[in-house]
Amino acid sequence: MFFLLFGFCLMLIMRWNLAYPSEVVPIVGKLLSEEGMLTPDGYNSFGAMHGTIMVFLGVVPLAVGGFGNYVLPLQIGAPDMAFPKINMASYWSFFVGGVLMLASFFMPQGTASSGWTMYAPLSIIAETGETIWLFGMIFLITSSLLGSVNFIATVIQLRTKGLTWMRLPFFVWTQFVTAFLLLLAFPPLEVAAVFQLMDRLAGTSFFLPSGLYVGTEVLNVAGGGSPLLWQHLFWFLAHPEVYVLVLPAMGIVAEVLANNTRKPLWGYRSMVYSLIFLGFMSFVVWAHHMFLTGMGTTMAAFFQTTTMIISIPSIIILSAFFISLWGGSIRFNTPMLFALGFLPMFGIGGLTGLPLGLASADIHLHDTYYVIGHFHYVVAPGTIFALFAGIYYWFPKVTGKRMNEGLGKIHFYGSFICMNGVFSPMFIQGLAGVSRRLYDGGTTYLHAQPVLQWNEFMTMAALGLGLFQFFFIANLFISLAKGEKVSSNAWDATTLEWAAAPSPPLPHVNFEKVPDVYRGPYEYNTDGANGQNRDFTPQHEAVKG
Ligand SMILES: [Cu+2]
Repeated sequence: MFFLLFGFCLMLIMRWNLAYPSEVVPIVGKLLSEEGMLTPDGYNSFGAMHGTIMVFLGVVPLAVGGFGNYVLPLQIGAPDMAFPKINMASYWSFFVGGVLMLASFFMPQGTASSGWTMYAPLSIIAETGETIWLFGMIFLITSSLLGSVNFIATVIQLRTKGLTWMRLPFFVWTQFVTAFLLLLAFPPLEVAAVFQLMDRLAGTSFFLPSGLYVGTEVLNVAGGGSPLLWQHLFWFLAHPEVYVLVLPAMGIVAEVLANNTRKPLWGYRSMVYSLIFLGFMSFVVWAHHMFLTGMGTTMAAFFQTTTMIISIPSIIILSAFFISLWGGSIRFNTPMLFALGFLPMFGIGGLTGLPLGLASADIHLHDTYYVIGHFHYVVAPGTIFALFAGIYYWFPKVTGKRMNEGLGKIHFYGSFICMNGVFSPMFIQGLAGVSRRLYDGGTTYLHAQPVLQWNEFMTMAALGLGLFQFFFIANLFISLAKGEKVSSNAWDATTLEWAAAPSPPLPHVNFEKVPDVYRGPYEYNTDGANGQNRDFTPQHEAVKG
């Protein structure tokens, strides 16, 4: 949470600079430079670190490390994760990685600055901050790998009696597939990070071509390496990484939707199969980020085709969510609002990605603000809304108290409006051809002039977005101190973490008695609810007669 907030603040400073280039940044200006302004180099660093921190230190640890570690064992009726010590090692590895990343801001020449993608050769000739970034990444990757092994073992080995694969809550499925993505996609990046470290420190040339000029001088290196190799290794991780962010988000949304529509999820089985197919396909689309590298039409055709194919399972899952709403008696509480907000936002994010998957359109849109708009719709109002839904939904499980609904609703509606204010103008700017990573937002470009006025609007929306987060932070503390006390099953849910465990769960064992499972995960409003006066049947309740 801290890292999310920190990454957000980096973004706010950048946005200020885009709206008011060469004006003093309020409040924190003096920290940035003597003139109180964000320098062009500073802008590059902040851009790189905003991406790194949000993805690797913010969303992944919260979605997988936080929700996964806490909710998953509860949902499968396990006392804890399979390997608690590996979990601890994973946590400390993450901690060291996080500290290194933060420490890099205090390097004399600043932190890493070559974009979150750290393309070679620029990253290799960059200042020392880059070395710290690489060390930080190695620790973060190690942390994720340890965690993913633990998730896979836990889901396979520790499911309680009767909890068959098709009775798993959808959230568990998403975490399971996510763990495989982490396990298979991260090692190539870890290797790539070690290679880049060696290029920087040991004089190797994995990513450095021969005869590379820096300024007017030829770089004194062995050469013969390939900068494109870095891009391949990076995107082989980074495309699946997108799904590492999105899949747990889908899992959270699934739980919240089923619970608050009081209906089973529509098409549960096809959702699970889509999810597995999605995970598999995510490994064969990576070069759609590299259409401009001169790969030739055969390769481009392959990656365009796979990219179109991968959109199918995503659309099946999203459609199943929408159809699940049909005919439900929907409870519009805060977690549900955030889950509902996720649906159209993720839809916009996903659909705007399709033109980028077609090489002919991508040649024009590549590296413009259109791309920024696209992936932010996926991860910001998409994924982060789902994370908020999860926090509001499982807060009573962790604390035994419910979060304040009034503050929650202000938080949702404010965030919803401001998020769209920040990101939708990016499509307009991008279609006009404005490039990303411009320190001044493109003031010196003629073609950018008609759309530059949006920058001020977007910055104001971002500030507004920041303000509405105070309602959330205040809500956390107020509810923790004196929130409404609730029963163990605060939302009348069917899944084990609510129905069979106390709130908060017992330390070390979770359950008083490990429950057996007799039915599917979402039995709402089915056959008289086992003869009792309520509209749901918990998973661990035996079938009568
Ligand atoms: Cu991709």
